[in-house]
Amino acid sequence: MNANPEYHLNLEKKYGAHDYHPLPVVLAKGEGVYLWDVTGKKYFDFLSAYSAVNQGHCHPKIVEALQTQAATLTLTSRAFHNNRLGEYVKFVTEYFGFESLLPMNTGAEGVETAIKITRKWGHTVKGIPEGSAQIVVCENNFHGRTTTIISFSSDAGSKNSFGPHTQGFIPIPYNDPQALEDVLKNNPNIAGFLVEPIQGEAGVYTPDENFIAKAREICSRYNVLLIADEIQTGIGRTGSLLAVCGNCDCQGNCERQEATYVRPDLLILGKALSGGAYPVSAVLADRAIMDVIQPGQHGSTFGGNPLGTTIATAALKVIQDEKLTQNARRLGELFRAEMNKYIAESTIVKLVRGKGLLNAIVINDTEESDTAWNICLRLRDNGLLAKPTHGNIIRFAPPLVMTESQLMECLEIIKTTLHLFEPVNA
Ligand code: IF1
Repeated sequence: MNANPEYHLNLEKKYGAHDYHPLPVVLAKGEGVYLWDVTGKKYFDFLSAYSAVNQGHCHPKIVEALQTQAATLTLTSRAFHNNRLGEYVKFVTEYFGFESLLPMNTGAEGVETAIKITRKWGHTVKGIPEGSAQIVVCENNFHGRTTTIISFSSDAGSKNSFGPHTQGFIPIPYNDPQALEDVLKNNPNIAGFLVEPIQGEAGVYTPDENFIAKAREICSRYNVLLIADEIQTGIGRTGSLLAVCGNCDCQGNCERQEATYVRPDLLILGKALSGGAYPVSAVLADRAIMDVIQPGQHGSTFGGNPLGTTIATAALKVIQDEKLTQNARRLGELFRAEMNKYIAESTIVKLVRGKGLLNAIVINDTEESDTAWNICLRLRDNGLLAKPTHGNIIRFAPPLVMTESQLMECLEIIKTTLHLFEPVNA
């Protein structure tokens, strides 16, 4: 292995598409909450591959499931049955409390699948005239990169010049139930409302406590499907099994009758569904909705393959066995409490927000500034990897296997680094 970071950066620059602007660090190894770069320098991971490695890097149980299944059977396609899919869909539907699951691979494919199910349900069950079904979405959403999904993005860079765009999406402000009701009230052709329970890319924008519950009530009243994109927020990240669980402490075992649980009609999962070991996504729904899809109408070569389903089963068991949901909740509260102590004395940090271990700090500078980027470079030098979202927001999302003492060590690194950017020191 070449231990010179420049070597790897140059190869990517010369031969790769320039579709990303990564933090300059070249990683070679991961274990639990730690990453190592090609020079051997060790870091705390505070991104978790955008919440895909909630279970920590190279979790031994997930690696073992992967290795064993990889040597047994990896792919059959859905032209034939395989002996892993049946047990997988039983396990995952019981885990999340739905009647059925449609397996896909990436998050964007999960979102596309949910859009197709919603449109077909709208036309064939709700009775919307063919080709007229519309879906309400939120401003500043992030649901993926496909042509249809970017059609309803508010981000110019993601969207512009990639048209013609897909029709049939109506944007409303996030965290605004009244805006949702106003649209639904006046438009009988709405089939669904697609929403992130916390907006990740928007800067871990956390809505009012009852936003999703209100959206649920409004959707039910107007016979509109509530579609929860929990690709980033799901699987323990926000201190509950799903962000729509509110403050439910079920660990995936409850009867889902807690007052705070909001049940979406369609639940989209990805990322940590596989512990980051392999791309696995899924859409869950009850029969009355899922069964609008009949043989030949949707699918994927890799979706539901024996390798992916085996890995995802192991990854979900780790969440339960290690009580990672509860750990995320406890450490999240500690993280925000400690950050708030720092913020009370700080000029450079305006606020901390988030839920569980999905958090962000807002830097006292403009969205166009490079302050957040410069802080992340210093954090890297000091042994902690985080990534800005916008020029003035830094996302903090470590693997959920972190211990309290590791978190305290990380808070020291973060505070020491931020201190360098306070006006008195700058
Ligand atoms: C990138 C953000 C995170 C997602 C939600 C669907 C998808 C994502 C809520 C699509 C993906 C990613 C993709 C990654 C950056 C990242 C991200 F900053 F852009 F917003 F996580 F915060 N729904 N999110 O967050 O899933 O098809 O990628 O598997 O570089 O695009 P995918």
